[in-house]
Amino acid sequence: MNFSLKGRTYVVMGVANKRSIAWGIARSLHAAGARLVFTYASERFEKSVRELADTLEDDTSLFYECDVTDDDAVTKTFEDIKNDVGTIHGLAHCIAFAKKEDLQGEFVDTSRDGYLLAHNISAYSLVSVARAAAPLMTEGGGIVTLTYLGGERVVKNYNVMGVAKASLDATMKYLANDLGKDAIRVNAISAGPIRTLSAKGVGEFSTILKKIEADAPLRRTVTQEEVGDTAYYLLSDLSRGVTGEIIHVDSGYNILG
Ligand code: NDP
Ligand code: N5H
Repeated sequence: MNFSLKGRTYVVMGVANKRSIAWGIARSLHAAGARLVFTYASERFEKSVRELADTLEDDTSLFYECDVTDDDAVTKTFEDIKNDVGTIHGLAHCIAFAKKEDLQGEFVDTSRDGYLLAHNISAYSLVSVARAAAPLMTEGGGIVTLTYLGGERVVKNYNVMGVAKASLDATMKYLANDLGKDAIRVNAISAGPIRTLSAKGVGEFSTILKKIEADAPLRRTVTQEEVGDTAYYLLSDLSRGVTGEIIHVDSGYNILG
């Protein structure tokens, strides 16, 4: 069995900057020989994604704008990718968003608007992206999404995002069941806290990191690289018998009572 990704193409959605988990995934896939296709929400991040890809050795990456709240944009993005590269072998969905005011205080105060926005971008987007990407995976493939422990348990301040992650986790499993007959596997990585742009401005983030360092079985936080290598495992044939699974890359924190 050959676990190189040479000759394979993977779409990576959600690189904002060098701290993004998506960038950790991109580097792991690239190191294994994959060709990369990047999508970003708006022009605002195009330059930084292109500059990052430029740092990859022998870079042959392609770039597309794709706001996942727009069904036509999602459809067009994957039509364009099909025209430009043909077959793809997998996809990393590293996208989430909630209003700042919904990530503090009490969950009971979440507005209908805020609830729908968080679910639209953070959970439904996996459905629309999987539907558009699946026809390009003519040789089978893998889809990986990023989730967090706050979807399984109540975690202070995670609030509406926890409920959206619970939806994302179930969405991942239903998609795994639908797409399995086409040899497409769908899995999630539950990452421990990592300082990224999304995590910026989050109250008490340093305290959360310190708690992981003190209590997690490995007594340290995890890195983008560690999540990236697990995504490589899930997107390669190494994990060929695995689908509908949530793998925790969190120093073992989730096993604690
Ligand atoms: P980043 O801020 O680096 O990435 C978040 C990405 O979401 C951005 O690239 C942003 O795109 C994208 N995004 C937001 N709205 C849209 C939209 N409408 N259309 C397309 N893309 C959109 O943060 P992370 O790397 O931390 O987040 C990646 C994933 O990892 C998220 O699902 C997050 O919930 C999850 N996660 C993060 C953890 C952490 O501690 N950091 C822990 C566990 C899970 P753009 O930049 O183009 O606006
Ligand atoms: C328990 C916690 C800490 C509290 C909750 C944090 C939730 C973060 C997730 C969402 C995705 C953050 C978010 O939407 C921020 C936006 O309101 C503002 N930021 C932006 O608009 C930036 C510029 C863009 C790039 O961000 C996005 N997302 O588009 C959870 C933490 C311990 C772990 C964590 C941080 C989890 C997670 O899901 O990211």
